[in-house]
Amino acid sequence: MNSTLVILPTYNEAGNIVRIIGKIHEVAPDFSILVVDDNSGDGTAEAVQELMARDKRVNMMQRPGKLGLGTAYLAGFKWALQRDFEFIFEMDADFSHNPAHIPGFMEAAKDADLVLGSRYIPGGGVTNWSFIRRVISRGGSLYSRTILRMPYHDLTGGFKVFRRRVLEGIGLEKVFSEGYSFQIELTYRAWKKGFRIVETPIIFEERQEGASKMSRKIFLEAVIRVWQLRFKV
Ligand SMILES: Nc1nc2c(ncn2[C@@H]2O[C@H](COP(=O)(O)OP(=O)(O)OP(=O)(O)O)[C@@H](O)[C@H]2O)c(=O)[nH]1
Ligand SMILES: [Mg+2]
Repeated sequence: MNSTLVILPTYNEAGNIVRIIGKIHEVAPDFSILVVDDNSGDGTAEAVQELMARDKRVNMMQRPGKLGLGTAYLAGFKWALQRDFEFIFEMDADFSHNPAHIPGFMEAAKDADLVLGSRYIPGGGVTNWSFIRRVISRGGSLYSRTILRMPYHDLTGGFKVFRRRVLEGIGLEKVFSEGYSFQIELTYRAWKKGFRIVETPIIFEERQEGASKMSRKIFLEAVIRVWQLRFKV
């Protein structure tokens, strides 16, 4: 069993979704794709449907409304575990996560159970971010790293690959976070269970197409959730 699934959650990514899938298949022709679409109003699902008709590697789960990124991933993980996948990627559909990094993840995954795409190790970085957004992101990772005592540099990123056994072993039904803390929580649960975690450098690119959904609420949730994780998990 050696197959790989890339989960792409979408909410209004009609301008990106077909192109990003094409780019993934350029570097990894044998990867399967699962789009988890939350009833985007902009034709995202229709575009994926059209692609599915001629490309059997592409799959889609459609949910009735915007239910959040965390639950989109949880639904995608469940779908993956019901099938024969050994590696499961989380990836944004907005080109912030460059498919060119995929080979680096697969190389790192040879000796790891979870590979984190990291902006804050040598070779990693961000482009086109305002000073304030850099501070929030870096500060968020530093904050969680300190409170949770995990030795990783980028804990809020959403470009990562899990081995199947991690998703089977961490107790997905117990996950309580949404937003940014969702990423922190999955990594923390994996780390607590003793899974091998490594970071691979990524250059995170600001989205080119479509609107940002970053909000104060998501940020504040993360600040509180980190303490809950420390004392409850
Ligand atoms: N299914 C689903 N996907 C979502 C939801 N919210 C965001 N997404 C998708 O998740 C990925 C990451 O969301 P983004 O909106 O890019 O969040 P971000 O990277 O923090 O912010 P920006 O890039 O600045 O917009 C994108 O592919 C979105 O389309 C949601 O509620 N449901
Ligand atoms: Mg984004």
